[in-house]
Amino acid sequence: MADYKDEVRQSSGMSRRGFVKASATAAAALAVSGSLAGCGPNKVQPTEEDQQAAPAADIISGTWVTAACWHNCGGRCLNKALVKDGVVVRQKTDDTHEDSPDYPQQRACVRGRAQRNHVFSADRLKYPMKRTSWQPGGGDNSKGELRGKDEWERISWDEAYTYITDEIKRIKETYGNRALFADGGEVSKFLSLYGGYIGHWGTTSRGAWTYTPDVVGIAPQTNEGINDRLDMRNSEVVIMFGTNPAWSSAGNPAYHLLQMKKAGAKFVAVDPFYNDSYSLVDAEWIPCRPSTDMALFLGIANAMLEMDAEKGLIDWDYLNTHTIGFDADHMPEGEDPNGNFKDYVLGTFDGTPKTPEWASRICGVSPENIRYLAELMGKDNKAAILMAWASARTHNADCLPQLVMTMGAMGGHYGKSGHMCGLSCHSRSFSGGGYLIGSGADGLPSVKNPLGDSEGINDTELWKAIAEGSYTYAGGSTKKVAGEPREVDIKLIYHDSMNAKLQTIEGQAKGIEAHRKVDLVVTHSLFMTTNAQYSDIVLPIESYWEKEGGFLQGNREALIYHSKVVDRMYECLSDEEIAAEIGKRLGLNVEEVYPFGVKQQLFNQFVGAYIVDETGEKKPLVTITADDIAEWECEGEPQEGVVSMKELIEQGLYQIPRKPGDAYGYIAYEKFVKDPEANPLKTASGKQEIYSATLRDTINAIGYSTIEAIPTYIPPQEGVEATYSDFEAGTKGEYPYQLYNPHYLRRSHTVFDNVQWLRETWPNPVFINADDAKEKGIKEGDTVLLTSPHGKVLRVACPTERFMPGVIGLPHGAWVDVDEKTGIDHAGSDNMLTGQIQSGQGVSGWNTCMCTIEKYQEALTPDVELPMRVPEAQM
Ligand SMILES: Nc1nc2c(c(=O)[nH]1)N[C@H]1C(S)=C(S)[C@@H](COP(=O)(O)OP(=O)(O)OC[C@H]3O[C@@H](n4cnc5c(=O)[nH]c(N)nc54)[C@H](O)[C@@H]3O)O[C@H]1N2
Ligand SMILES: Nc1nc2c(c(=O)[nH]1)N[C@H]1C(S)=C(S)[C@@H](COP(=O)(O)OP(=O)(O)OC[C@H]3O[C@@H](n4cnc5c(=O)[nH]c(N)nc54)[C@H](O)[C@@H]3O)O[C@H]1N2
Ligand code: SF4
Ligand SMILES: [Mo]
Repeated sequence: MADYKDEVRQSSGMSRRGFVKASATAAAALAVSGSLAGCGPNKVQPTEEDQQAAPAADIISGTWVTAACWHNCGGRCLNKALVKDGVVVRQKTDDTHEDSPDYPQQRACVRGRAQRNHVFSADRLKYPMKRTSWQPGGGDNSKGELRGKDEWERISWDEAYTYITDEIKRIKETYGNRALFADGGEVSKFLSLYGGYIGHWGTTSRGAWTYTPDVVGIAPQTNEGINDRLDMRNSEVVIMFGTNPAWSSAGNPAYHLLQMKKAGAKFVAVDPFYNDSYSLVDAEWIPCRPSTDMALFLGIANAMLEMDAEKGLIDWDYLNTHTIGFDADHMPEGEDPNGNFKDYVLGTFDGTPKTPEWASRICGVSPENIRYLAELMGKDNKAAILMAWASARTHNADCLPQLVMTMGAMGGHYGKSGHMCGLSCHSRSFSGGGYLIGSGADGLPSVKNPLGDSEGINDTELWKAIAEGSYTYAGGSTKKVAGEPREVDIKLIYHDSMNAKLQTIEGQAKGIEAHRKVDLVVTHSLFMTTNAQYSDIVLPIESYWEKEGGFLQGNREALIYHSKVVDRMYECLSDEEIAAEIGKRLGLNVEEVYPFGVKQQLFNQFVGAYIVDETGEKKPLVTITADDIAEWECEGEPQEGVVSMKELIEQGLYQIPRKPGDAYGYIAYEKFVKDPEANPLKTASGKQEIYSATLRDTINAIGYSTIEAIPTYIPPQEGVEATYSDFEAGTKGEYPYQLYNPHYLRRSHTVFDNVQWLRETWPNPVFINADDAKEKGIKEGDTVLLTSPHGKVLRVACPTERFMPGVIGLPHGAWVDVDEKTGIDHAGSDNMLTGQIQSGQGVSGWNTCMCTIEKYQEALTPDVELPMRVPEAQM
């Protein structure tokens, strides 16, 4: 077998140093002001080797193929790979058409352009393997306490299947199906056929935006809640409450933001971190503490009421006709009129007016700035009030979406050109409106879990449940039931999906304990990820570059088709193949899950692919001929679309050209705003519910914590108040800093963390305010120890003026690396510092965390100098 890594290294024109240098230039173009000195790309001088690295002519002679970039980042970009003799020798991005702001290319980011160093990395898993001390049979045979420390041995696929299926049978027979836990991937489908398994659910990305929006009447998804990107150029003022497209929505969103700037908008950023997106548009910065947006908004609401008589900030007509619960005269029937929002904000009954001064003590924004924001958010400003999910991945923020909606309603910022108030996040950041193009379904049947517990355990108590045996069943992410205590005794953890669970769920120390407790842990993986590290059997998976093909999509205007880039590597298999073999060995009917093969599944997606025409009608996208059907050896009928199968495969992209005034514009909530009676929202009253008895009653019935029917401020567990021993007196406590996790450029969550080029480019430091660092005697590059109530991690410090005092930013997603002697993680794994904490609807509140920071005597080895994780069994 070819050594891909060597071939790539020799034949790729760009050296690692050249790559780092190019990345640094790209980032410098974004960061027009401010500095993250020492924390951004390394500054590498070009060497002679770089200068001579011009491609040899024969390398250019390969075939360009559209290559998948399949990770859960904020983009979906066109990546092309130049394949020569079965090896990728170059990568490039979208050049299918000229770039313009209206009709932009779908350009890849630094990570996507380093993808070949991911797929062909020396640490790709090649063979199945077993943890040496593990033996089947359960109990002491497992030597569970050695997970994460043991050696590995290579095994055959047959041995792997035998171990796994024998154990599944034994566990089912001895303990029943409720002892089987799986992530919900392909093997889970067969566990369903085999009597069922326990699954999990979490609010993940969206935090409190998961359940609350539909109930109160604000759009849950980024593509429905704000106007189309071309209309956004009509906004006069853009107020961003925590959004960072330049880091976490790579691709075009930051480019769209720049067009708003060019059209003359003014920008204000409310965030603990003056990030690269803000510096790109030269935004004014109003630093605000993490997890305190609710207090801040209440202060702004109070200031709007205070100044309304003089300045006319509030759109009373809108409030009176489109909302319920704002004041005593507009309360839902049967509820106490004194429970209205306005009286809460004014403190009429609780004696605490939520004045800017009150809010300031919590959120750290000055009363003057709170009043300034109130004026900016007034009804006569064409305001775009935007936020991402980050501020709702916090504890006790269940009513944050409702409060955001209330602010938008107070200023009348719905249903009008240039006005909007809602989410701008992830791949649909800065681009609202329904999808204009998309692929069809694969046509596979869905398989029902007879236990009904696919969404059994909430992530915030998953590890606790496995380690300690009980949890609250609450119905899942959107279907809520009254909390019901349940017992569980998990014996199998099966990581069969595209999730890095043990790395990405809160309370990692408890997670490791849970993994060490069960009889068997299995992981499908491409690398020695955290899941794999703490497993007993690890199965190597093919990458998307080795698959037949597939569709990917981010924004509403473009659809990507990626093709097979290289032949399958080593002994890797797909998740589906492994699942089918396990199903077969469990005596199940594989056809029930996969009635047809991968090619037909893919073909079905071509058949069902659609495009929206200028009248708003959905039409078939792809023209399919009888020849295509014969060539693909699939079942189907010829059909007429707008692009042939061949052309779509060759181009790898179909994108709808856009221009101002075209038929694809979108104004969020337009119909509801024009005629709320004829176009009611999905809420109980059909209006926006500033008072929602449904929200209150449903969440309170779960039993994690209690909320009111109106948005009120409830101090979060481990929030700013908890960083003080005496908040009133201003005395700091045991964990005096607030910590949260910015989504970081080196990775898409955990993915790419092992890519050497990216490790060199982005060192993964911990960000701390420059004055705070000085006070602690911490200098740039010093190794520091972060300690939270839940764990300890080491990182190198990056002091910067761009983080506000009292706040620490630990980038999300580094692969944990625990020193077993000290229990300290050396990788800066964010979830070593978070805990399994329940609140409200079961929100994963990663961004509410607290810690100490101290200089650490031993210097940390830079990530790029660490050896790759390649067990001997893989050599
Ligand atoms: N502390 C903290 N924790 C967080 C967050 C935070 O901000 N702070 N953010 C949260 C958010 S928003 C999210 S969305 C989650 C993301 O959490 P996850 O979804 O768990 O994270 P990913 O890194 O995207 O996981 C993808 C995994 O799938 C593997 N993989 C790739 N291709 C395949 C394949 O074909 N088959 C299989 N079987 N595996 C494959 C990758 O190697 C990787 O291990 O993390 C959450 N966790
Ligand atoms: N490079 C990269 N891109 C990614 C990901 C990744 O891991 N890496 N993950 C992807 C995924 S699945 C998701 S869900 C998205 C997440 O995307 P977002 O939800 O936007 O999360 P972040 O980018 O971490 O944070 C956005 C901004 O919010 C600020 N912020 C954090 N907490 C608060 C708060 O309490 N209040 C206020 N006002 N501001 C706050 C941060 O400082 C940052 O400037 O990113 C996606 N894109
Ligand atoms: S933004 Fe995401 S999809 Fe696009 S190139 Fe980067 S990692 Fe890949
Ligand atoms: Mo996410």
